[in-house]
Amino acid sequence: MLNCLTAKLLNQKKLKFMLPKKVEKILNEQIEKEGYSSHLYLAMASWAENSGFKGIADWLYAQAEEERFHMLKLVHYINERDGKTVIPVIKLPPAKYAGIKEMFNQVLEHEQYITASINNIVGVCIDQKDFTTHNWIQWFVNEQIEEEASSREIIDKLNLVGTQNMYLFDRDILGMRRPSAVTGGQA
Ligand code: OFO
Repeated sequence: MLNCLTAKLLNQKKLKFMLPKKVEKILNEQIEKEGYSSHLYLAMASWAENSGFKGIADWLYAQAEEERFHMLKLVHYINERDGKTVIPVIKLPPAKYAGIKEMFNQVLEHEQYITASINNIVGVCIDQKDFTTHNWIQWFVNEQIEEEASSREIIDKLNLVGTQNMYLFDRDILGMRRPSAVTGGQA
């Protein structure tokens, strides 16, 4: 009788802390978006490398790794909360870019899109009273402040150098990377 009661209480406790289905769904959608971010920056890196911009390519390769880290963070979290992770098909990113500045404008636009998506997750957590995920997702909220700021910083620098000094810009861009959450150091 006591065992039966304990099992019932444990079950109730488990149900209480389970990941709400709507939160699980939106986190799975975010896995796809972070996966696409990684593919997008990988495609940009490859294009930059082929176009002779080794420094810019290295910045983007490192960024692609960071995005993969974001994707994995979501995968592990869903699993830790006893949810179901869906590993998605990732759509094809563009292979060509009009120029370096145009490409970094696209990076900023993409990061703004990701920020809106993270904010949307915060909203769903509040609706669903999932305060555990609400607390956990704050890491991404803060990360997006930095991601947008670093894209803006690069665009500002590109506006300063114009199109003439790309050699120096390509040499210096890695110095603009903040310490990486993936490697623990620069880039
Ligand atoms: Fe660029 O922060 Fe994740 O997507």
